[in-house]
Amino acid sequence: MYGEEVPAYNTLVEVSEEVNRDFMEKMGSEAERLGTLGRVTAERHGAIRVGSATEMRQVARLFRGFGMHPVGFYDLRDAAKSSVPVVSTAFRPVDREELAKNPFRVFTSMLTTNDPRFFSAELQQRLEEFIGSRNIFNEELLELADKAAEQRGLEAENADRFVELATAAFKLNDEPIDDEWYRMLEKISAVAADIGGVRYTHINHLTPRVLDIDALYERMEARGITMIDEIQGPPAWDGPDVLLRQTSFRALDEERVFRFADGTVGPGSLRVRFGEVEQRGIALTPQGRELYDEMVAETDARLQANGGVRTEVARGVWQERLPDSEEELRKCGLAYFTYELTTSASESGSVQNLEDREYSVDELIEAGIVEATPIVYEDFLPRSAAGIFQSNLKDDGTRDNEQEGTDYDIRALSEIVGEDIQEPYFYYSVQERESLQALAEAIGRPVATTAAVQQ
Ligand code: OOG
Ligand code: NI
Repeated sequence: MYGEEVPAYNTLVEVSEEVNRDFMEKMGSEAERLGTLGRVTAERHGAIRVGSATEMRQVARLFRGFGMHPVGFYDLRDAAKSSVPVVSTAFRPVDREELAKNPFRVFTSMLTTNDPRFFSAELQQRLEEFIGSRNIFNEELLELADKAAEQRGLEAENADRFVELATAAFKLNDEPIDDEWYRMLEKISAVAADIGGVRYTHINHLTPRVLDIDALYERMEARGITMIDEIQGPPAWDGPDVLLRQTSFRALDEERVFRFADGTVGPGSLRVRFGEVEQRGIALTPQGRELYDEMVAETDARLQANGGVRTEVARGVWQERLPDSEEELRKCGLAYFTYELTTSASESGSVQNLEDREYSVDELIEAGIVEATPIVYEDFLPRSAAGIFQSNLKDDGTRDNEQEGTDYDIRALSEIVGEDIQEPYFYYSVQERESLQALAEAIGRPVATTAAVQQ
């Protein structure tokens, strides 16, 4: 459906697949360290935007029906320089097996109509009335979602119906857009117009994952598709990839039907949807994330003082401050890993010879009994998200910083969503801890907890 709506998306998927195949050929099995080709090729994240607490809660019900739960709180109002009046979370499967079956996340933003920095009291009321009168997620869809969540699945017929209705809820619709209303909102924020200027929601972008985002960037440019200036997130460097790198091509003009002030109906254009790709790296612990944030701030400071190209300055900072091997990241407790017996240890039964005492994973790794596998970051970065939003807006919009912004936090958004939003760290830490427990059972000796799990 999305490929039909935005044909450039098909090109992006095609190029992504080429890049992944070539990377496999170049790197061999090492290429799959952070995800098998099968999974990476299937993997996507989508972005949608809704207008109210009611719609946010309905979306959460819909995704719960697919085994997807809210993870992370992102406040893009402050992360962006331009006017981006939304708060967000991401819905995704949360355990490893489910993610392997359904590697799909949806970054979901809710318009903050009650934030006076963006909307006057009068406009807030008009917006809330407009959004309150639309009905994007119908009862049949939501009831099927509840049933799917309760029963952890649906019978074939209902499952098909559920997918059909869920897809339809995100399909572009050709109802004429009120030109005056849309353009008025657009002046404040293109994002506000995209959400509150139309009577439906739609998929803003659908993002494939690649194993080599630098190669992807070059290939897209070579095909004549203009990409945003820089890859967001960590720079390319010789050490391990951490967190998330993203880039996008600019939003394209799309034709829509408008109803103009003089009552006539006809074509007009708007520009809201773009194409994005991502490359995923290792999940960082709170301590690792703190270091990441410090490196980003250090990069900013150096750019301020001396100028230069962001990605190059960042590479310098990375080289100075971030350990340049997976092993060092692990030992310093900066990133999450799972621990498993090596094949040779499980085949030779050498664990029988271990002494009767507690072992650390470092000892076991040194003895060749255990190997560590990095846990891939499954979430998002607020600063990159803001960068992606921003680089695709025609202008900055307006905001009145004299006004006090409305408070939102992970608790407030959890209330709205109707389910506790977890911090991303929680799931990575559980995964590492569970692997340590399984390891202790496999060797029949206690295994000491790791620096990552202790945080
Ligand atoms: C969401 C922007 C955030 C990402 O990849 O960081 C995002 C949006 O444009 O609605 O998708
Ligand atoms: Ni995105």
